[in-house]
Amino acid sequence: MVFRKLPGVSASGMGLRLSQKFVFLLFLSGLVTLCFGALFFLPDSVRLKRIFLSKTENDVKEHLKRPVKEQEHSRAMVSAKADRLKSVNRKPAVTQAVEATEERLVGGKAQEELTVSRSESASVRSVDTFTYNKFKSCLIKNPLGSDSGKAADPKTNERREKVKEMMKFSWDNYKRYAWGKNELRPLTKNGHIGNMFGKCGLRGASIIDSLDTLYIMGLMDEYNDAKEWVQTSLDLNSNGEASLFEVNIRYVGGLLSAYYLTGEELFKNKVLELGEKLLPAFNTPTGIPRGVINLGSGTSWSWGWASAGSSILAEFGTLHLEFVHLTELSNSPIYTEKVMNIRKLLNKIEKPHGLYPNFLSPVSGNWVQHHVSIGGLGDSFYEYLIKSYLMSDKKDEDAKKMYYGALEAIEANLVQKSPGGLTYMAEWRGGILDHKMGHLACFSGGMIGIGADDGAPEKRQHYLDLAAEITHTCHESYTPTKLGPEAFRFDGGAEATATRLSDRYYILRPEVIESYMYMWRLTHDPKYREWGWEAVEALEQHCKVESGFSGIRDVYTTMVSHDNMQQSFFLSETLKYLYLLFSDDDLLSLEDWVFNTEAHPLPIIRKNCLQDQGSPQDNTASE
Ligand code: DMJ
Repeated sequence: MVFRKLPGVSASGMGLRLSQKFVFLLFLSGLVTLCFGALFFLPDSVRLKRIFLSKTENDVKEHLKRPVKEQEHSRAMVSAKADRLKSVNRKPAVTQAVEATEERLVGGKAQEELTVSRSESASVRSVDTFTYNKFKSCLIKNPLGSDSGKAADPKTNERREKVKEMMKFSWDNYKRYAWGKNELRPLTKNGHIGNMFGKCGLRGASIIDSLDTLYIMGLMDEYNDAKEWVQTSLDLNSNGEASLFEVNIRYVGGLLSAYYLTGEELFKNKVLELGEKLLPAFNTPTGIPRGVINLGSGTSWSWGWASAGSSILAEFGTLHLEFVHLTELSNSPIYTEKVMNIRKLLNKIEKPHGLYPNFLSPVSGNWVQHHVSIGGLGDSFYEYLIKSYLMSDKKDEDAKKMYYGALEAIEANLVQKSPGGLTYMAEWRGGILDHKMGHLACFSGGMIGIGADDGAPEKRQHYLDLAAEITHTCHESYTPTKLGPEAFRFDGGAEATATRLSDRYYILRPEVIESYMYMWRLTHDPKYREWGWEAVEALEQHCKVESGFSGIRDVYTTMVSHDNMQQSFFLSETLKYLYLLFSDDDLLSLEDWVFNTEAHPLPIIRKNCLQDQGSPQDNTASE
């Protein structure tokens, strides 16, 4: 049989002309696209969607698989959010387009690889819903101690009363002149809003930051006013832009502590509502959150000043404690997943000399610059490693390993001894040391102190000594007003002295006093209480003005010039650490509590006890 050659059909291949082949291919590719696209519309193609959809969408779905009550709340949130998304988008369109392209180029793969797997996340899910009474029964001590932590000797007790009086004075003036604003301007007697907590967003930072301090000091009328403000006026539905870090440490931390101390459901409801609003900041290719978030629209972006759109180590590394507690209270694993994902990435990437640089790209997941600092930009990342370990009832081995690894690298590369014999932490810029220490870095005395006991046995005494030496150096920087500069140097003959005019200010920061408090609890060396008292007197002498406390512009002159700002961390941290320094150790015992970086106490999570179904026998805490 002879096949006849059809007109228009070539003799090559299947006998199709080039143009026909092209049409056929076009048809075929159309068909493939159609089938692929259908996957996204078919009902319940969950497995396939999990493969093809980005992690973010999966997260939202998982998140919504929660108890009905929570889902109702979520639905309201989602629809409110959708409405707001339509109307609000404050981010410049160009930035968004560039970022969207960057993210597509890098792809969702990075995040898929780095995100905690479902089986891992199952292990972070609470067995049952959080119950406050059960939590209380798992504490070793009464949070307020016996006799509210009142010290036995009259002199210490007098000093404690003085600190309480300072708190009342700061609070009363804030209430009188700045109620509902973020901070008090004590000279001009008005309120300050600032943009750290939201340009047109969150308010009342001093109120949230003060709740726990007022409560532990027994200033109950003031605490009740603060609580009432949270009830009636804390508006979480604003469209303001805010620092994820600041909102987390002050508002999330403050509300969590208030809840754990008082058991008031109001605080729990508020903090869970706020926590949910922070989640969109993590929607980046790596899951590393960006620094700024619009709480209304959920849009997030990096700080304009941060190197090449990067995220800051001390910001994305200072979420762990609060987010683990959000999971604890909400019974939703999503918060823990978000912070575990950050940790996973940090573990995976290479670290120069074992150090963690301060800037990381949330798009590529790579370091952007090799600047390492235990002060600003780096500080509380290290703090949260050791505190994560302690807060997990010493179960979080990963955090422990990271902390001691980082500390070893810090000792090998950053810790220095000055010609005058002072131990300090220099900053590291790509291998070159900058012999400067910031006031912020002075928290590290306390940090190294609380971590000393869990280090390798042969290192424990060494860590305690190092903690004491750093604290001593920071005390040395407090002169002659007995208040310390923002940064001090150890070069050109300087010994813990600010050599630049621009470093001479003191803004009521707590870090040095924070280290005194921890070192007192760890050693009971009376010098720490004496140093704390020096600070109280200096605050009274130089920072107290008619209507509150103010920072000063130059710690080297007793003819002080005030900066007209009563920072909210003065009420939350500086005064709280002073009060604890002059109290018995059982007030917010370190056996039960870790302090977040804004000094808000968060309880150690004793899983064994919390999940124990039996009724508690030995309820020392609630006595
Ligand atoms: C506080 O808000 C926190 O301690 C933060 O970690 C660093 N800076 C201020 C106080 O100085």
